[in-house]
Amino acid sequence: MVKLIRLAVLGCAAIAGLAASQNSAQAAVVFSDTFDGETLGLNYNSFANWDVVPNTGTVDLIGAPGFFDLYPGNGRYVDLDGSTNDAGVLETKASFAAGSYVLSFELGGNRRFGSSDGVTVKLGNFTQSFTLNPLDPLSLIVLNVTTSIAGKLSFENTGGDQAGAILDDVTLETAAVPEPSTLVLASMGLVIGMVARRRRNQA
Ligand SMILES: [Ca+2]
Ligand SMILES: [Ca+2]
Ligand SMILES: [Ca+2]
Repeated sequence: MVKLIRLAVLGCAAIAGLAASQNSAQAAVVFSDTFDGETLGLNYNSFANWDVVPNTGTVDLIGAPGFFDLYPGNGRYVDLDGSTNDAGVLETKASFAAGSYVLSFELGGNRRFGSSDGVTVKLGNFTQSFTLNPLDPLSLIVLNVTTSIAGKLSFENTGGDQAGAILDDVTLETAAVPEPSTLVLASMGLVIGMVARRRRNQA
C-alpha cells in the first residue's frame, strides 16, 4: 500500500514537472481596430490595417463628427456598402496563421433602407454569415473561430444599395489553452482514481 501511494506521488510529481515545462498559451490580441484613426470619406480605401479588395466594390468610412453619424458615441466606423451600388470586400492587410481564435466585432443595421443586409465574415477557411435588419442596434458579436489554413480576415456585405451594415471594434485574439495548473489537477485526479481502484481490487 505504501508502495502504491509512493507511486502515485511520483506520478503526480512527474506530471507536474511535465506540465510546468510546457509554455502556457495565454490569449493574446493579434489584431485590433476601432477605425477611429481613419479619415472620414465615401468610397474610402486608405485604411491603416485593411484593404478593399480590388474590383469587389466600395465601403464608406463614416461617423463622428457629423458625417453620417448613425451610431453616435462610437467614433468612426465602416458602412460595408459604399456609395457605388456595389459593396466591397473589406480585408485585413495582415494574414493570420492557422489555429483557433476568439474574434469579436460590432455589427449594426444600416439604419436607412428597408431591406436587411447580409454580412459574411471569413478568416482562412472559417466562414459565417449574419443578417442585419435596418434597425438592429450596434451589437458585440464574439465568435470562436478555427481555421486550418492561414488567411486574412474579411467582411463582405451582400447586395449593393449603398446602405450597408455597420462594422466597428474588430479584435482577434489567439484562443487560450488550459493552464498547467488545471492540467496538473486533472492528472492528479486521474492518478488518485487509479490508485483507489487498485486498492478496491486488492481488498
Ligand atoms: Ca469606432
Ligand atoms: Ca454607403
Ligand atoms: Ca443594404
